[in-house]
Amino acid sequence: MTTLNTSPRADGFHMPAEWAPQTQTWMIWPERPDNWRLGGKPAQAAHVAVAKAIARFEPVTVGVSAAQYENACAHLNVPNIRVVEISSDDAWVRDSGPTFVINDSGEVRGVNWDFNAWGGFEGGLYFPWNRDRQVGSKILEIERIARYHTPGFVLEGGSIHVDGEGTLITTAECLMNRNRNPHLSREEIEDVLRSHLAVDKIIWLPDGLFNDETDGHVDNFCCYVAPGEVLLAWTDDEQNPNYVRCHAAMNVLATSTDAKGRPFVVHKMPIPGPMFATQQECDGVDKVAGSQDRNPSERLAGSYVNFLIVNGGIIAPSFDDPMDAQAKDILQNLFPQHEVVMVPGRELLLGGGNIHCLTQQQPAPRKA
Ligand code: KQY
Repeated sequence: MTTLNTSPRADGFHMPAEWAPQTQTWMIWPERPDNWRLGGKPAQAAHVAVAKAIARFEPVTVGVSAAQYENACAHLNVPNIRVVEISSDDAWVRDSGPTFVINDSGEVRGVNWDFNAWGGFEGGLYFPWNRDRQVGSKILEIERIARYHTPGFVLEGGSIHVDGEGTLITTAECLMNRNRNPHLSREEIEDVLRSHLAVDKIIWLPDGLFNDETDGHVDNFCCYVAPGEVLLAWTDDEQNPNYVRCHAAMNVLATSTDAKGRPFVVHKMPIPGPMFATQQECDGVDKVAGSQDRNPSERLAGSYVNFLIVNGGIIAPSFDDPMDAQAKDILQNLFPQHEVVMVPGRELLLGGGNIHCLTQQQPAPRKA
């Protein structure tokens, strides 16, 4: 398919909000044994539960390696789930996949960002990452969707959230990290976001959640729930390492307006835990030089904010935590038109992320 030399904004395309109608959700089968314990088997079961939860609301396509194709097909052999062979380095399609953009005629295109496994040789999570780098264009080829490419500009989908009305939220911890685009200033990074997502205003939260191995992806910390309204991971406990981060983000949001001049309504979402991997869980992960070490003393960056919006549904992680029921109530109140479905998220968290990081929604072609 065509790679376009223009920009989405110049061509009249913008990134829609996650609640816009969707054609399907993309996922990628988890299997690398130096990230997922026990050869990925517990994570695969958790992944199947997420795929099946989404498939109640809309089609799901799961990309899988040739080696795992037959196994994935056997586990995902249910209506509304399609399995296609896509080689990858890991399962985080939010970050390796394309960002879809749409125009007023309802045409959908894709932005294929550069990818360096969350930091390349300066704190990245594995090497090599060349197959992940190809995931975006493979998805767009399968869907016959034209693409924009940003060679040399690294960005992961989990590091941005938009309202579809001109405002983008991100964290400086990630986008300004010298392991992503050290050759660019903040203004130059903003320029790429403006031209490729057609946003007019960028809200920079200082940091994401403590110990998030993505360098503070916003999708684990703060997300849009409606235009002008965000949900922010929150703690009032001064001993919690997230206390300063949450309050700094609140300060930015409370003193900012969005692209339409609206002040932000900020809803608070309690942070579960503290959660840690057990020694047994860590022992189940293969030890490979250059891959993320797993250690029971490291606090896990668990967050209920890491949920996915699908057509009529909210797919959110639960953690077998006392906060689970409250988190579900908060989401249900914020999304009264959606059914909130919680899926166990601990196995996904042990791999370094959660449901939003493991999914990529594809907006539906539609007239504005
Ligand atoms: O949270 C994400 N968006 C990705 C997490 C990657 C973790 C790799 N171990």
